[in-house]
This record gives sequence, structure tokens and C-alpha cells, in this order.
Amino acid sequence: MPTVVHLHGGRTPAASDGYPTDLVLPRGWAAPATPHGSGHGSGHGSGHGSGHGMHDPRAVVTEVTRDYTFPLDQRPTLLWYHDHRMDFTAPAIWRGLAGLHLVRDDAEEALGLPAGPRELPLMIADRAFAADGALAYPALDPALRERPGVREPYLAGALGDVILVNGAPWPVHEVDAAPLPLRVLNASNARHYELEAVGDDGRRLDLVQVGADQGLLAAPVTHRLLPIAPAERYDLIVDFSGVPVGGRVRLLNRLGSGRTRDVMAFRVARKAADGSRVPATLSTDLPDWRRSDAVRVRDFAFRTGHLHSGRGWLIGGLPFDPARTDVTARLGDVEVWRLIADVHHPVHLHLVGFRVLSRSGRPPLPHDAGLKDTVSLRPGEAVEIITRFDGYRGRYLFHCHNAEHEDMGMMANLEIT
Ligand SMILES: [Cu+2]
Repeated sequence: MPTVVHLHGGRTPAASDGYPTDLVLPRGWAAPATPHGSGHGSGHGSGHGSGHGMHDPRAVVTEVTRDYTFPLDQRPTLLWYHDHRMDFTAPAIWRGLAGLHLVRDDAEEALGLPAGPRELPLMIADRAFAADGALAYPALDPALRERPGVREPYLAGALGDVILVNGAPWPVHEVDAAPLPLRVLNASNARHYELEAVGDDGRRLDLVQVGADQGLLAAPVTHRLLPIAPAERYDLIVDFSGVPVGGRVRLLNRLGSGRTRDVMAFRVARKAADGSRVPATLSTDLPDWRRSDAVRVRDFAFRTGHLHSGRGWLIGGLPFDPARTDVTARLGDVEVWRLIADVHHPVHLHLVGFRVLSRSGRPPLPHDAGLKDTVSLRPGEAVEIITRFDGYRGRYLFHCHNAEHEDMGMMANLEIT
């Protein structure tokens, strides 16, 4: 298959950011005889021998190999990499083209947070399987060559009935009776979770958040329930020192039903000494952009709508077209963006982190703390974010990270000049 790698949350030069048409093609890959019919706009018609119909004069296509450069000049945090192929990102992620990427630095390690060998990344993703064990995905074109998108019942997003954590269904992980650092990614295409950790006695353990998408918070935030949308990350400390040896703590999804309520479980295997602590101040380098710093306020509506041969997902009434520049921002400028949703849309900006300013006129929620690169818009909500376009010039993207929405039009171009 054609593929292209995006390092999600990475501060990456545009040429290595994994623009959807900057494809790496298999040897001998040829364009289909006819363009697919689902159409994302005016750019359709001729291809680049890339297997889809989208015309993009700026695409940089290579065969078989490509070098990416990731300077990683950014705050330490949990990033993830995944395929970003034009029109076919969702099935590629579903098939496994995704993984974790940790950025560390000395200052973070000097904090004395619980860390070291106990640190446990959790990549949570739902999947569906056929009777023979093969991955099942409702693609319109199972060969993933011509017609993008999913069958009609899955237009809102493909949900699986098996919850995988680090590739294993509902795993049980043995832990010490000590604070455990968890680095959680929701790598699901479309499933939202509301996580809670519940012991055998029915009591909830605190989820102490120390980091967001883009690294350490200013101060810890304690949650009992923690919503996590596709592509969001949280760094958490869960303290198992009060759980008896042999006891079990289940990580549950309150938004699931039946088996999709279960995510994984921890079994406390042994007592352990632990000298770690969660400091009251975690970081002092978070940007504190103010509204008065912003040179521009922009509005974007994330809504369903008509592509020229069916239903899809639009930003500002338009489906994605790589040949159209939707936003031009000046390097160094601070802007406020107001994002409005019809249904749930986790909105992701490439290149930059942002702060959440408000939700439908109210203050941000506790889990909006820190520096984000993906914000979960709830149905009917208007979320304001503020950011500074910093780092590199070039062509970037913003889009919904419900992967099916993304493949069915819900992306836009962000040109930084
Ligand atoms: Cu969406």
C-alpha cells in the first residue's frame, strides 16, 4: 500500500510532517484506471500514480523508501506516529500502522516523579475481528486502492468490539504496590473513553494527571473519571500502594457497554518501597498566551455535509482539497481559533501545541489543562483555543482525528509563511 508517516504532536519540518499526498509508493504501484467516485472536491480527476484520484501539484512522492527528519526541538512528552495516507488513513491505522514515540529530557527526569522501570505506556485501541481472526474493517474498497470511505452504517466512525491495550485484548498487568506512571494514548479510530480505575472493593483510585498531549502540566490535576478522545494522551500516576497484594484494579471505560466497558486490569503482585513523589509544581515553561496577544480570531465549524457523491464531514462547509489553502498564518503570530462541532470531533493541529481557553463560553474542563495538540469537541460545543504558530514554515494540516471523519473530508490546510 502507499503510506506516509506523521509523527503526531511532533514539531517537524513540513517536508517530514507526513502530508497526506507525500506518499511512499510500493514498487510498481500504478494509478487506478478510473478515479474513485466519492470525491472530496474540485481537486479530483488526475492522480500522481498514487492510487487515488486527488490531484495535488505539490505532492512529493517517492518509491519504496523515504527519509524523515525529526528534530524533536520541543517539550518532552508522549507522541505517536501513524499513517496519514490521503483518503485511507483510517484503515491503515486499524491494520496497525501506529506506534508510540517518547521524547524525554533531563529536566523532566530530575523532577523525581515516579518513573524508571515501572513506567507503563498504554496504547488503547478498539478493533473488530472476523470469525477467522482477521481484522474486520468496513471499507468500501477492501483493497484500499480506489474508493475511500466506509459503509454507510459506519460513517460516524468504525467501532470495534474488542479493546486492545498495546496490541493485546483486555490484558492483565502485574504491578508493585506503589505509584505507577501510566502514559496513555487513545489510538482508536473513533471510540471515546471515560476512564476510571476501580478496585475489588468497588472503590475508585485517583488518576493523578501530570502531563497532557504536549508534556508536563504546571501542577498535578486529580481525576476520578478521565475522558480521552482519539489521539489524546495523558500522563497519569496511579498509586497502588493501598491495594493489598493479590488485589485487582480494573481500568474501565464508562462510555462502553458489555465487553467494551473493560479496558484492562492490574494485579498487585508484591509490596515495594518507593521514594518517588508528585511535586506540587511540575513545570514553569508552559506558554501563557493571552487573548490580547492574538492578531486574529478564526471560526471553524466541524459538521456533516454532502460530498459530491454522498455524505461526509466538512470544515467550514468544505471537504478537504490539498490544492486549496484554507488558512495562511504568519510564523510567530498568536491566533485564537473558535471550533464548533455538530457531533463529537477531536480536533488536531499539526506542528503546534495550544491551550484551551473556553468551552461554550465557560472555563475549560480539568482535563483541558496544559499544552494540547488535540481537543475533544463535544456535540454542539464551541471550543476556543489559542496558539502561536512557531517552529517551521510550510504546509501543514488541521483535521478531525476521528479517522473515518478525516478520510471522508474533515481536514484543512494550514500554510505557515
Ligand atoms: Cu470528526
